[in-house]
Amino acid sequence: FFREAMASPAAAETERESRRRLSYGTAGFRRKGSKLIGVAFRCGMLAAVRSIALQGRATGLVVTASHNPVEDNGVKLVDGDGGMLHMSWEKHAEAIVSAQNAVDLEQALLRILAKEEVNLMGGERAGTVLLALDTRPTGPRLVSAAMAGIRAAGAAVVGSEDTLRTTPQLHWQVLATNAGGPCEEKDYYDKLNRACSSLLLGQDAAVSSLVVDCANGVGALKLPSVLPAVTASGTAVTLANTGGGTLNSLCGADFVQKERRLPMCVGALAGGQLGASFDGDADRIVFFVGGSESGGSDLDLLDGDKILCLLAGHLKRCVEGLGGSFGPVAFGCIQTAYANGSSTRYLEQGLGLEVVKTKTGVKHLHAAALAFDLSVYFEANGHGTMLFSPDFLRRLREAKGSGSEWAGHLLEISNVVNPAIGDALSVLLLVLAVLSHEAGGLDTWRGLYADAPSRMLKCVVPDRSAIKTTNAEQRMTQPAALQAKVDDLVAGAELARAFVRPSGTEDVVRIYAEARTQEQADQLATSIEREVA
Ligand code: NG1
Ligand code: ZN
Repeated sequence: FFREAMASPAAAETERESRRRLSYGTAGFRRKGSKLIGVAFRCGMLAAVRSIALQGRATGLVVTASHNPVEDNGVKLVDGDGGMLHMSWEKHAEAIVSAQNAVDLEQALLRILAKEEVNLMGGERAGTVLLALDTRPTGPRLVSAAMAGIRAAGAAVVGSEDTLRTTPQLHWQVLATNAGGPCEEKDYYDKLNRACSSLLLGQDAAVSSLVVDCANGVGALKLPSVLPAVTASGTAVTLANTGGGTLNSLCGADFVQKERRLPMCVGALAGGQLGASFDGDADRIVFFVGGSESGGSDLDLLDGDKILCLLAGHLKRCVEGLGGSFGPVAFGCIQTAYANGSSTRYLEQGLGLEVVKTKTGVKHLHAAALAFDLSVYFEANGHGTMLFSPDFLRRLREAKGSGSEWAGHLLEISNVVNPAIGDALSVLLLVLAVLSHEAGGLDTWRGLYADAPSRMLKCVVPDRSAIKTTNAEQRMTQPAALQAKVDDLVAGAELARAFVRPSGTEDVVRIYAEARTQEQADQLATSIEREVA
């Protein structure tokens, strides 16, 4: 099959693309969209091989660069469980994408096939790969190339250059396909709408009006399909940045979270009004209230940490509601080192919950979340979801059968959740539903805790891989002298915390500092920057 595949135009393109070594990174391969044709073709092959290795369970391939600028694009693989590509296959992806020529590529593929004990030459090689793309102009060509790669490896393709989906929709579809249940886009909406209606109707809407900034991305096309229950519950919904402007430019979750400013085309929000921003592929969401059109810094940001605290508080009350006869429930919250210290304190001391810290990147948070019966994970930037273990769901169904309303309520929540990955549409619905069930609604949520003043800086260094970290990236093991300096600087500031780690998506080192005042946090971050540079 390989020689045949190499004759395809997409494969020829591979030879022309620059040969800079690409790393799979936190979320797949990313670069200028025009330089990814060969990467898409090769990733198509690998997604097919992965599916064949999984005895024909479907895998997925998404063409998106999330919150990055419109000229960028990316290719990300979805594993058979609907989650991110298994970490042990990331190096296979890097090996085939970095092959210098057709001979190298053939060798790299043969090594993967041998290592994973996949036989493409035998008669039985069924595999399926689901495809999706976001709204970037370079997407359709990349999908065509991926389709050629998938077919070359002998797997079936589900999807085409027109299969616009949010990233989490594709993750869900892979999961649902392999579970053998309803798995079409329509089924995704049906499930969300049904569960959301029963959670929202009969409650007082906590939000009178909601403005959703869709980042000029794919979320704008999909959000209307899940709004009927929301509008029926009395929340008026307006969509902004629905595609007329440039993707992720002056809008979207990343912009709002980093700049703490209103996205373009959204006015200041007052009493009862809530704003939400998706990122370009709608796997992240942040909320906001207040703000001013002049771009002042009075925006009240409700980021991933605040979302986690809202959802965790509600789940805690639900678990208490189940009562002692239900038996113990292992309930955990998962954060990264970037979680604001006040949110961690609120979860641990305010709610008395267990908090686990992991490395940056949802694949790490998701893996840690699987250890619990019930868990919620969020990155500060708004990427997260909650997970119900199969056994906990079974116990809930039993308890509901015996008349437990709390169990019924938790099961409804579980139906709004995307169990594969963080999902802006699902989290939007969850937050509205939880707000309508929690006394005090929006105001209480805003007041759960005050963010500790923090500063994040990034710094370019000759070789960021020289930095090695431990303890969920909160300490450097190398260079040891740099960690000693950071320790000294932290000791010199009040209520301070700081860490340095190499980014997994950009060629930079990130510095994060918290302290009692904004001035001290800024100073601490800048002093560390001087040591790093
Ligand atoms: P890196 O570049 O490794 O810090 C960034 C985000 C992550 C995650 C990934 C994937 C921060 C500090 N880091 O990772 O949270 O979302 O991108 O998109 O926001
Ligand atoms: Zn995204």
